Amino acid sequence: MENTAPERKKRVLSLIQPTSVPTIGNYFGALKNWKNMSEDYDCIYGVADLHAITVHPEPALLRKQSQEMFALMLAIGLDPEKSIVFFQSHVHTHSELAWILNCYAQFGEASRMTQFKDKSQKHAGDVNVGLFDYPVLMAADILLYQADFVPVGADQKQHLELARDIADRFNTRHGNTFTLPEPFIGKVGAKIASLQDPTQKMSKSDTNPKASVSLLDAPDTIIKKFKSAVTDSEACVRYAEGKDGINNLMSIYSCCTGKNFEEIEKEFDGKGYGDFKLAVAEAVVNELKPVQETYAKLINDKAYLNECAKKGAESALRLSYRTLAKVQKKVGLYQL
Ligand code: ATP
Ligand code: LTN
Repeated sequence: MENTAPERKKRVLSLIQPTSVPTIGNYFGALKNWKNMSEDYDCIYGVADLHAITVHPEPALLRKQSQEMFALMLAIGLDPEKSIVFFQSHVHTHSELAWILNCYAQFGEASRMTQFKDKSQKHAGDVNVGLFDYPVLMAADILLYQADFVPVGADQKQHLELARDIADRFNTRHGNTFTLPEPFIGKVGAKIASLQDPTQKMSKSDTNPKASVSLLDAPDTIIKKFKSAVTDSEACVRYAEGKDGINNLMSIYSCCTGKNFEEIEKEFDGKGYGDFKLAVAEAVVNELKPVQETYAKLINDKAYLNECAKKGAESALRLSYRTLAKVQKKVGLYQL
């Protein structure tokens, strides 16, 4: 007989820390793919507030930024009727699975994480265990939902590999339990660089405001920031090694317009960097305009945001609890 059972759609999951307003790096590296993938997959997207407390943000600020991040996720076009959109801290299964997975993660492998090494240097006076354990909580976020794909920027690839290793180790010991997740890293935009130091990634917690463009920057601020972006002295718009500043601007322009590098080189053939920077800035302004307009409406509607967050948390709990219960049983925790 023909099998008529509908095939389960592949599952996509990703979270973002509410450490500040997201930059265009977060947007092109991750958030835009979240939106695009939400058309074809079952998607689960969250605000990683438990991850954010590893660097001790001021509590009132964390609360405010978490709400803003949630509103922005809806503003970029995530539909809470179609996708699960939630706050990590509202769903207790994340912390519980993280504890169990700690027992399947090795001290050595966690010590090798580049982000841990970077953050330990940045926060040298407070290398807390949460910072060290960060990738294990991230593995729990992913594995709880049996996610197939995880759309992230290139900087998260190492954490994804660790999540796979932990899952594989658990599966080998206890039988097939977790889906092994694959990173989904876009071809362009996976590593947007700082406008002031194009050898470094653009980061939302960068203290130099000229280094990054936030999704909520006003048009004239965006234009000013691009005008002062660091480039080189060649005055030729072409993608080449050693031209980090121009390569970065070309990537941003490509993300906004869908044009490839060859098309961009042709478009700006014979034109100077001034014209090019302005065109990139205008493309970014246009790209962000609808997001900013929707955000302005949503951020004042706390009742709606809370209603969506509550619904998201309930769905996330229902789905993730299935995995947690299976894991608890497999490791031998006493069941009632
Ligand atoms: P922080 O500065 O607080 O460490 P961040 O800007 O690095 O934050 P995260 O919250 O760590 O941002 O990342 C959210 C998502 O954005 C992740 O998928 C990450 O890979 C992606 N991302 C971060 N920075 C960039 C970037 N410069 N280019 C492309 N993707 C990025
Ligand atoms: N560590 C990620 C944020 C994050 C995440 C996740 C991303 C927390 N949990 C699960 C993908 C899947 C970061 O972007 N810094």
